[in-house]
Amino acid sequence: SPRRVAIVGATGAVGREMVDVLHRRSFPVAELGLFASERSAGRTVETPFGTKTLEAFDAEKVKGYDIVLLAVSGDFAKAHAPALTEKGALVIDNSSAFRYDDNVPLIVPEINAHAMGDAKLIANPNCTTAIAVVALGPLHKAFGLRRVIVSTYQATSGAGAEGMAELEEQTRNQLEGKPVTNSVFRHPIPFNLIPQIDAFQENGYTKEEMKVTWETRKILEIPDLPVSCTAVRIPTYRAHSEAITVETLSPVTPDAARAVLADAPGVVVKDVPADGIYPMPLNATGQFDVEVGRIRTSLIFGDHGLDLFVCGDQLLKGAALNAVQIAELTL
Ligand code: 11C
Repeated sequence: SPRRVAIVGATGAVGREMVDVLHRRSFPVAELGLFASERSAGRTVETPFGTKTLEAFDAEKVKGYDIVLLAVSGDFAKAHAPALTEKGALVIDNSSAFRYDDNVPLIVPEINAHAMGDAKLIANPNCTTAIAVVALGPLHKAFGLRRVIVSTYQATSGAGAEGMAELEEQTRNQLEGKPVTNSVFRHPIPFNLIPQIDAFQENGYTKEEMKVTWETRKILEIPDLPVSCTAVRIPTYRAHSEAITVETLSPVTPDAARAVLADAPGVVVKDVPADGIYPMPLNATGQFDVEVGRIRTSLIFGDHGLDLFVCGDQLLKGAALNAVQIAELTL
């Protein structure tokens, strides 16, 4: 039956994408409530569901919906998410606030839908992780994962609409010979890359890098899987790319891996290197599927290892699409 859906944080890059994804996936929406800050309340927005008026967040009101999609900060989610489930709403939180809580399922529907149980609060994973695991999950099932190394090339959309705006404005400034400044990113992003996403941890890795380790283990249900990540911000708009090296438990060939991935939901194999066919962020942009290619035998792990390259839309599989797919599990 059609569901009443609330989006909290509806004016951000992810929130706006959630509205579009509900429509693109023909999610049965009985009523759509768009909640934002006091500042935006009262403003109207055009959506595929008609003209909507943004409402100021009101916990009592939001509780009355069937499904609540949270595209808000971790602090906001921590303060409000548990209470929003009180009347039975399914709350899907895009922040990292609850991802490492043993009682909160962390779900990528193609991989671990079974872990949903009857939980009312569900965590939506980090974008880099969600994009990686749609490829890693099927490879793990077929060949067993022993170790994983990830190097990322992350789009500015990971820092929200402001990140994308900073890329655009500062690139224009650079080309026009004007001063290039930065406020979203720690350094200028045009014609640069920044090997830091989020704060450094005691072990020298960043929080973003550790999220890839912690969340991959939880979603794949391999608590001790060694996963090492280097996360880098690059001057693209909205699709994340990742070079991934896996060591497997069973022998694996690129052909066998391609066959497994060709059958995997949420994945499209783009792997004809001689014709210039491989994953690229511009092609992955706007697309639901994660592109996987450059699949080859690892020169380090030999017949027990692969190198591959993946690209996925950070705002879609990395955020809004995955959240809506979680909601679809309840239909
Ligand atoms: C980025 N991956 O690209 C981050 C954004 O864990 O939900 C998403 C942070 C998260 O900046």
